[in-house]
Amino acid sequence: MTSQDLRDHGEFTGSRDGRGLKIAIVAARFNEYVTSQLLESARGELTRLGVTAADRLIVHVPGSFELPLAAMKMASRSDVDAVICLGALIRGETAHFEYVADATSDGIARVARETGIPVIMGVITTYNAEQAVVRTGLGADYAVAAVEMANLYRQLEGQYRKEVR
Ligand code: DLZ
Repeated sequence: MTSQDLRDHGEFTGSRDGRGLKIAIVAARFNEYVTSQLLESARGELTRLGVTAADRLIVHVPGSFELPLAAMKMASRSDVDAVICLGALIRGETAHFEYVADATSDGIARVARETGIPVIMGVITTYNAEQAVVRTGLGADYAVAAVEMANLYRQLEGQYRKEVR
């Protein structure tokens, strides 16, 4: 069934057509050997889905803890349809990890709630580096999630609102 067919039956789903969408990626540098690959994976998938280089905004921040504030800046722009946050939290030896992980995930969720823009949680949390490295392909999944959610929000906010009035 197409998106239109589903809408006719009261169901909504976002398409994976990225043409015309503006997507921001905020990427943490900490554990860069992982996050650079997450970024390449996300960037490649956005291209495949039709999001042009001109419609991609890429912002680099020091670590995952800095993702929410930069995501808030991007989600507050009127031209951005979705934001993808990329980071790699690897447990290591210190308790600091727990604080950063909690603050990062809470912060990202809050940005989505407060702006009403899809903010994709692309922060992988693992016990060790090996587990992180094998998950870098998830960048592509986060890109798909961003395009799908941006298109879904367009449907829910635009067409659906007109239908219920
Ligand atoms: C300090 C820190 C630690 C211990 N671990 C990580 C991590 O695994 N992944 C990550 O993205 N960032 C880490 N950071 C850095 C913090 O996110 C942040 O950049 C600093 O605390 C400065 O605010």
